[in-house]
Amino acid sequence: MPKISDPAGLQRYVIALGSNQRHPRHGPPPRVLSAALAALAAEGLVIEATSPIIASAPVGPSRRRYTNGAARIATVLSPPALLALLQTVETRFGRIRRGQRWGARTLDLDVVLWSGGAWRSKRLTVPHPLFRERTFVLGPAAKVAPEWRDPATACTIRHLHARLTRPRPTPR
Ligand code: A4P
Ligand code: MG
Repeated sequence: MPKISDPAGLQRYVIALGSNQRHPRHGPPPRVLSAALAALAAEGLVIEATSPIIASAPVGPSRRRYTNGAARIATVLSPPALLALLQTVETRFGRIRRGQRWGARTLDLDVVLWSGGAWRSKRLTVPHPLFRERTFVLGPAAKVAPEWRDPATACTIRHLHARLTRPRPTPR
């Protein structure tokens, strides 16, 4: 994992992409995610790696299945500047914040990990607070950054994913 003091000021991030609503122009969720990656690249983010897109059962109140993926990106943007850009792109894709947490959405873009380690402010927490418990985040993230370490636990993403998906003995 690169250090924050990269001479070019380059930061790297893993971002998570999710959608469970079709977009009137882009179409169904898998196409929304592809179009979102193209939009992020057009905004100047360097997309270094993308995961396969997966279908996942909804966690939370929404009943529709999700499409999820992850990307590893490089940029000079700081974590809050990246969040602002991600939210601008979400809004451009018709995301309406109705106040319902975890409601259905055309596009959700979250900052999962940052090469600089941890970030905590009123509007942004990195690593994403729930990523360690979510296979729909860890699975794709393990495809783009398997050796990155979670600054809180020092575990690699590959390890966190394996631990979460390991079969557990059924209770008698
Ligand atoms: N925020 C703080 N930290 C971050 C971060 N690391 N990345 C703040 C992005 N945002 C962060 O997010 C609410 C606020 O969190 C933002 O304004 C930002 O300042 P939001 O995207 O507006 O709302 P949300 O997405 O509904 O809330 P939240 O808590 O981010 O939900 P998640 O974690 O995104 O979960 N089931 C499946 N199978 N697949 C999914 O993708 N997604 C969710 C939403 C629920 N169930 C799901 C999926
Ligand atoms: Mg979100």
